[in-house]
Amino acid sequence: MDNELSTQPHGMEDVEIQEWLESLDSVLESSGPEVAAEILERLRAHATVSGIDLPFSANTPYANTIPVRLQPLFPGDQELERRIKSLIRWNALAMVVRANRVEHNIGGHISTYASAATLYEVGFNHFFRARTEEFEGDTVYFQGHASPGMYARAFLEGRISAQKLENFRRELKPGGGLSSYPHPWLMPDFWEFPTVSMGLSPLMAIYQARFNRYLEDRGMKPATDAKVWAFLGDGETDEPESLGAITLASREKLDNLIFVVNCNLQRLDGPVRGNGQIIQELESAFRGARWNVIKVLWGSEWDPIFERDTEGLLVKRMGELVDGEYQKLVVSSGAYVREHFFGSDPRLLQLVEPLPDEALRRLRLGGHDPRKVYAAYKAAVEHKGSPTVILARTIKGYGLGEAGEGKNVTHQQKKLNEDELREFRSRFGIPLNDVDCIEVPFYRPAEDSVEIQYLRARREALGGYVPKRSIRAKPLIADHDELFKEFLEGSEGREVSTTMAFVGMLRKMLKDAEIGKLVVPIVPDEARTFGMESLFRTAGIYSSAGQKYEPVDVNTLLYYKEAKDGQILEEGITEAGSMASFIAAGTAYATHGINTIPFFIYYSMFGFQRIADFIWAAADMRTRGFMLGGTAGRTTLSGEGLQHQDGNSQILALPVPNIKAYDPAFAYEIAVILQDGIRRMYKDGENVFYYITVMNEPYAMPPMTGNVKDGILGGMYRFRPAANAKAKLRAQLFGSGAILNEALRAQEILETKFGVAADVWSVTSYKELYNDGNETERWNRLHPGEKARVPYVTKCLANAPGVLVAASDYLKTLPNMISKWMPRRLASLGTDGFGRSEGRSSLRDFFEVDSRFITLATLHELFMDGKIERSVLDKAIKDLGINSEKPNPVIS
Ligand SMILES: Cc1ncc(C[n+]2csc(CCOP(=O)(O)OP(=O)(O)O)c2C)c(N)n1
Ligand SMILES: [Mg+2]
Repeated sequence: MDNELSTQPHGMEDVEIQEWLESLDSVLESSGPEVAAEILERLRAHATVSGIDLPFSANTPYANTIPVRLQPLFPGDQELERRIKSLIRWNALAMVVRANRVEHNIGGHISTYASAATLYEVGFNHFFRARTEEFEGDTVYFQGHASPGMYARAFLEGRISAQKLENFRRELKPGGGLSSYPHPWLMPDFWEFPTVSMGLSPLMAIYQARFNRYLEDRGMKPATDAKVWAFLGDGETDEPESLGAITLASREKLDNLIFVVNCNLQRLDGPVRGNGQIIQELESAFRGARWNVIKVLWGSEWDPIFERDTEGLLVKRMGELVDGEYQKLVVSSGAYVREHFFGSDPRLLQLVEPLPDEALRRLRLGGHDPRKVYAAYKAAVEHKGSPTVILARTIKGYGLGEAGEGKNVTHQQKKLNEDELREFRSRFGIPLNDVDCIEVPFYRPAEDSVEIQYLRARREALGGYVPKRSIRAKPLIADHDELFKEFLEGSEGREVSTTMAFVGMLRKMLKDAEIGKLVVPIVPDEARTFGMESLFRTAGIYSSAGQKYEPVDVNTLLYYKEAKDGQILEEGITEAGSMASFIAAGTAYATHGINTIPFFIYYSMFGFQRIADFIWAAADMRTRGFMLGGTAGRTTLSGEGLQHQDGNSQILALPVPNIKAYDPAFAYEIAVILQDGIRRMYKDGENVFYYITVMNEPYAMPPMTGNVKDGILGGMYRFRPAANAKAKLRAQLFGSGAILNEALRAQEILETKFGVAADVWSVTSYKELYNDGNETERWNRLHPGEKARVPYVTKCLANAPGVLVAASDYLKTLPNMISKWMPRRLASLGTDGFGRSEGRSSLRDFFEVDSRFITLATLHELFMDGKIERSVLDKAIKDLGINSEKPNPVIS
């Protein structure tokens, strides 16, 4: 345990300590806390130079940070607010209990909200400001498992019907229901932020707060005092993402950010830190990261006891207990508390002598006392210069009594027996008689009741209801034909990579009259890899502090320019943080009414593979924007090897329903995809976002010929037909990304060496083809009486003779998944297996995706169809220099 007051100094009389304490008190009284702090600081420095080894501690004692004398008056009607809170508690419990009565094991959580009710209600009644015409409003990340409380409040507010409450967790019932947790995808007018995959929302909230500042610093919205509130569980802080970006928040001086950690000391299975103190641990982590930490541990009932304790014994005792013991105290009788907590010292016992056992049992914790919580929130919103974290002690399952209060099983508690229901009803004064109560009806007082009137008045004063999601950005107007035109024309023989081509487009977009300002380039310390350094100077790297130093490369053209109004978010090495910025920028159309267009470019292997859950959250949030997987392709990225070479991401993009995934080969394909994407997302308001893989292999970019735009967007088009369509031996080759060039080379080899005439197709998106095939199949199944529809792949290949061979830089399953809509058998080449540090051509040989293997696969298919002799195959293997006994790349 890390508590300065818990260790007894050797050989020092209590009276000496007392004298020191008293003199500090007198300084405090005569000169105030700043002078007192200065003296302590000087004493500490003096002690250090005198050779005293002071142990480092970022902790303060196990006591409230805000002393009673600095506690503001509570501005609300406390009794009325308690009644409203009780009704919300009841309805939150009722929706879970009722849902589980109707459908066994449908789930839901009672105990999380039960512990957090006061933390939320003080916020709703006094702090959370809604979005209005004049004010952007506060942003609140609600703890996912506390959702029943938010629904129950919205029910009292008249925003959610009883029928919807009835269908909690049964969204498919007639009339609709309520999603288990906050999901903007499912409730787009209500929830803004998905928080239930634990650990994501703290990190997203930090970057949201930073993005708000970015918009202000770039003059895109007025500076306001709007806050970002994030409510987390104490168990949730074990997720590495939770604390993973807290130094960014303090470095950026995000005093618009407030974390509230509901410290009920429990998670799902048991105590968060049975043998330690989670609050002290979090305090030191946040203080160490230079956050403003406010501990709200003890309720008002404790104040007079503290006052009587002139020797600091109580605080010392509080610092001694581990959380496991605290949890036990919560579920124990007053007599037990007296014996085991106060009983450690006769002087402590004396402090509570006048209090009966019942009063001891009812000593509230800080997180259940609105006055303490209000004081903390007020201090947090008024604090300047750093983010604030409030560590509020609560009891998990507060008010559930025997049904689970403070018990290890409480997280899973979904059912209450009749006695338990009656007890809960009585404890919170719900006006239901013994018989009605066991039916657990929803209860809403009349519209003109004082409770509803008060609740409405409070929300009115704060601008309206929260949470509420709305889209306020105006659609873009231009069609951007001019902007993208030049990229349809090819590179005139100049060898460029698709990454370079994309960066060229980005550069041009940044200068565009309509979208230039809206573009938000995001990069996790990889800009030079992608050739983006020229943007450093032209667009500037965002830095809230400007640039306090002369950059070492100031004399070069492409120097590292940081600026307060810089446009690029150079996030450093954090794909998670960059993704959080992407989400903030990609949802600004709703959160801020601004159509920012994020372009997040990163090392493709460290995207879906590493931060897939953030991508899932982005999808849920209806994020718009472009993710660009750079250095993509298992064999196209040479040298880097197993950890870097990405043959996975096009597969991992499949499960995300609203992401469009493209693997383009040429600059014009990218231009077509970007232009269409901007139209769909920012003009037509579609809830999709984009994943585009770009490569670093340079080659000449051809101009766009023919009417291929729809094909590019739809997933495939014939790029280069066979020269001799009348040939006897025919084939169709499908290539994607940089591997398309291998297919084109194979086309030549097949034609010149083997007399096979092959058409070459650019498959820009297997995902599009897969979705189209499935959707067509589904429609046909559901409409057997109507003319059957034909999948796009099938249509494309209707008049495409010969054998079918596909090659990509990704797993073979990618082409395989659409093969059932092809007219004939498909041979698939791909890069299943671990990468190697090697050059491009060796890699393509190793993974068997180069022009030679495409040629061989084509010949083999022809052989299987009985179109050529086996001897042709033997000769091909020899002539192409293929080693038939080479190791299998999939398992070697
Ligand atoms: C990433 C992730 N892992 C696991 C879970 C399952 N889970 C849901 S709630 C919970 C315990 C929550 O404990 P805590 O954060 O302390 O919140 P409390 O309910 O105590 O307020 C767990 C493990 C989850 N939702 N997300
Ligand atoms: Mg907890």
